[in-house]
Amino acid sequence: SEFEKSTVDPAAREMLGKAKKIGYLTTFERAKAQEPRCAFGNTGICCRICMQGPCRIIPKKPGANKGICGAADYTIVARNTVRLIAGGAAAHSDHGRHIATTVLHVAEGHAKDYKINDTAKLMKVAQRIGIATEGKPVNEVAKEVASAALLDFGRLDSSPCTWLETTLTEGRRKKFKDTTIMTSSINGSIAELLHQTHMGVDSDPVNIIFNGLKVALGDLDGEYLATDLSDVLFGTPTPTVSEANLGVLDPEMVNICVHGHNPLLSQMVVDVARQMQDEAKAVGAKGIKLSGICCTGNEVLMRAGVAIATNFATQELAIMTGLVDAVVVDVQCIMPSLRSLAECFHTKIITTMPISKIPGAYHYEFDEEHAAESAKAIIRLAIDTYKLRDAKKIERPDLKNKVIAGFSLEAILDIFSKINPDRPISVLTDAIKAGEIKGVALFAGCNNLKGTHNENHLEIAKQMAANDVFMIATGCAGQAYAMNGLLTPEAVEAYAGPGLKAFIGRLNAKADLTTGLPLIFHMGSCVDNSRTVALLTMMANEMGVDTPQVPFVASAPEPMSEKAVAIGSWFVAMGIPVHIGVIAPVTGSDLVHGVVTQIAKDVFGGHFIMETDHQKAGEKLLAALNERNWKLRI
Ligand code: BF8
Ligand code: SF4
Repeated sequence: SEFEKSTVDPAAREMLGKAKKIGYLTTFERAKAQEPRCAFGNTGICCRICMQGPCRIIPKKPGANKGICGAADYTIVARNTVRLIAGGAAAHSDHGRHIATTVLHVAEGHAKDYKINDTAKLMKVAQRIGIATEGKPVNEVAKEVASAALLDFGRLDSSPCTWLETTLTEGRRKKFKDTTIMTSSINGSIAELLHQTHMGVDSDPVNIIFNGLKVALGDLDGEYLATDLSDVLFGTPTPTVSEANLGVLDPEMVNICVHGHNPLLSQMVVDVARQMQDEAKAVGAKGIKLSGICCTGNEVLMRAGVAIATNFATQELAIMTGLVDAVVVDVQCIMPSLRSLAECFHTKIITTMPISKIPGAYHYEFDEEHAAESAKAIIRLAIDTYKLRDAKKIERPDLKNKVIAGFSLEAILDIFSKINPDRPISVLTDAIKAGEIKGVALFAGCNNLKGTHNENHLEIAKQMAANDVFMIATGCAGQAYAMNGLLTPEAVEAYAGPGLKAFIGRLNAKADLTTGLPLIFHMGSCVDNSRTVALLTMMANEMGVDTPQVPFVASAPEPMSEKAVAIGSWFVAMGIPVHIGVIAPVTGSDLVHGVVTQIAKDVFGGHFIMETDHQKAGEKLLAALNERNWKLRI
């Protein structure tokens, strides 16, 4: 079709056709309009850190081979790169801080619409971080845990962040202390990095990159506590059946899409909507249909089985159906274009967070003390808007796929424990040792308009499946698989090699799930990469090695955001080969490029693999797994 270079998704292609018909330039068209890209920016050698700039490095031109201040290409590339990590860490951890603050308020008797939902998880986290629980009321434990989490943001002495210190392998703890990247304070490390990369401070690229990794570990800390405390507030996910792709939008229902990242509001919308079905019926709808976009969608899929409408690149196309009455957004990955597009339809865009507004959108500020009221007001606006729907503008792709998701680490271990109750994780590591499966591949991250939407996600995963790799996913990668039917038992039949089929088959026989297990285990949102690293750590401990020896690879097939840079960087520090499906803006410095793709491996055991071609990317990931298996066997 005309749009096959834009997306592999049939529903998205159909909607792109509609966009063309009505003359709306989607993100796919805007991406084309940005070509050709500026070679300086593309390779990372444009510096705008002070107002003398932009300085652009032209290697062969005397005087222009350095910035005005004398900064070399390697300094400029290193500074630009770590500032991406800082942006990502700020976003993830701010989300975590918001959740931690809410847990604290609940424990203190405020924020009455929330409660401590998963006491078992709270106690487990408390014990892990060294808080005594015996004989203490739940609220007291919650208060201490939340306070410990908040301390990780602003600790003034140099002792390590609690979540890092208590979750890493011993080997990683030592490595991070030896390389002085063990973070003491998430916010402090971000501020320090912004200082370090201010004009005229650090020009040593290696020193800059090491401190960038310190901030990346701060990102991990923030993600980890965000996941833990979200589970405490809303429950730890268990396997759930749902559906995904634009066909989930229901012509007969009030359609509300939740979009963004933070479950504080989206989970409340889910809970409150259940009680407001009658109000929707009163305006002639059959009820309220919720669906998710981006990671807040993953949060409510994991915990409440809410359907996935679509993922990052195609967010505009949900509105294009003419069926979405309201898009409720919180923070991150929300295209500002949604608002102007909504103008062509009846859709209302509702922003909810003080730091995330869109000119012209409705702003219903989320108020933690009156969270249910906030959610109710938003849903009422959506119900009112339903009445304005224009039948002539409705066109919905008739495509949705079944989804089996909800695989928190606890849920996965629960399945493993049906086979080996004493050492659940050994079910996975023994299968690797026996050669039944080659290892674990994590698929994470975004869509990137530089490539074909969802193509790398799907093709690399199919290649891994055929080669007997056990797969887990988070973020928009998980949604790509959801949208295209890979989170199903049918996909196991269609794509898994004999070893992987046997492995999942054995789990299935014991798992006690009526639905059967999927080809890829969706572990949640991007902050839930903490769940994936917890799995890695558990595997390392079971195998008696450190994380760099574990046959585990990570891939962001289509990375876009600063958060993806932060996650990729801490996975490298964790000793993991990390594939990224775009060429990062580091190629303007051979030195920095060499550090991130090669030298990092000597220091941490992990490195970046930059490969845009999905076939070659899959081969490189398999080679990395084979190398680790080979080393384990000698
Ligand atoms: O935090 S994968 S496009 S939605 S940044 Fe954004 Fe990327 Fe999607 Fe999730 Ni993660
Ligand atoms: Fe140019 Fe140096 Fe300023 Fe960067 S910091 S913009 S290289 S003068």
